[in-house]
Amino acid sequence: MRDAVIVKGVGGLYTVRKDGKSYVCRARGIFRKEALSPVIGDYVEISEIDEEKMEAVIDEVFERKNKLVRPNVANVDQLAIVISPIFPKPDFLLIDRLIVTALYKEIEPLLVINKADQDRLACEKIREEYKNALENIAITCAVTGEGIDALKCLLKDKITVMCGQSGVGKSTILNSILETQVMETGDISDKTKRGKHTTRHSEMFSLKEMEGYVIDSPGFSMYELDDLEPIELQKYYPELNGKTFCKFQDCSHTKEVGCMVEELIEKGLFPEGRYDRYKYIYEELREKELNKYK
Ligand SMILES: Nc1nc2c(ncn2[C@@H]2O[C@H](COP(=O)(O)OP(=O)(O)OP(=O)(O)O)[C@@H](O)[C@H]2O)c(=O)[nH]1
Ligand SMILES: [Mg+2]
Ligand SMILES: [Zn+2]
Repeated sequence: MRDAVIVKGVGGLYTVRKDGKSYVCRARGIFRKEALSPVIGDYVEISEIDEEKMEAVIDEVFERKNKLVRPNVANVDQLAIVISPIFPKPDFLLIDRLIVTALYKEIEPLLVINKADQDRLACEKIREEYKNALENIAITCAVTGEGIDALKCLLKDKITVMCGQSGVGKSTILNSILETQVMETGDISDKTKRGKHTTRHSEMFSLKEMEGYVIDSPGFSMYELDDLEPIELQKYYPELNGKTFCKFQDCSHTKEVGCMVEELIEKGLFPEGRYDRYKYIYEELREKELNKYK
């Protein structure tokens, strides 16, 4: 990790973390002229450090690896997609879209199945569904702290954005990781079994006793595929990516008969649910592309 990073930005003042200390900084005028506005996650160079007032000036913003719009954050290494097994009911289409978005932006997706206390068997089933798609899957119970240490290890040395449906426990997990109530948490509605959108802003927190940052977000709607072409979608499905034995050339893997997907499904390497949703997202991208030229 680089040594100085913006963790908060309010009204032209930026909080920069460097060597375990926080400095309130202004950006040099030149950025404003170049219309580059620093955001959370930006790695920066600071000078004129005043150790008494804990102030400094941002001289330079290093080139970004990537940038999300909602939440507005740069250099994201990992997207923690948080879900719960029973309620709120997992939205698998949303999970798949978020995985595609992450991989498209060169962000490592991480699935966190929280509320393990609700139904362990259901957690295992979900893990099974995603085992060929994801390198890292964590099962946690944020209220008892189960699995939180293992999750913490997955956050080490990375900037991680947490996203997922309202009420799955993102803020509760963050509080548990940081061992303080940094975020407000909310109840689940008795009637709808949904969350109440408790978190409405994004802020980056540094992990204790290790390098790494976590950002809670109300980012359930994050779906930023910009100009992804439908035929490219398969690149963001680890189950399909790198498999070259489809007999059809330039195959979109959406037509079934004779396509390699048949075999992958048969062998249990590509779950049918994932496939159905793949076709759905593919159609969605196709429609978007068609509409572009109307
Ligand atoms: N049973 C159970 N409840 C949990 C667990 N983790 C969180 N909760 C509860 O779920 C509710 C919602 O938690 P939040 O942390 O506010 O959820 P959130 O994902 O941050 O929701 P938004 O901010 O609305 O997006 C709270 O009542 C938590 O106490 C868990 O592991 N098990
Ligand atoms: Mg929250
Ligand atoms: Zn094919």
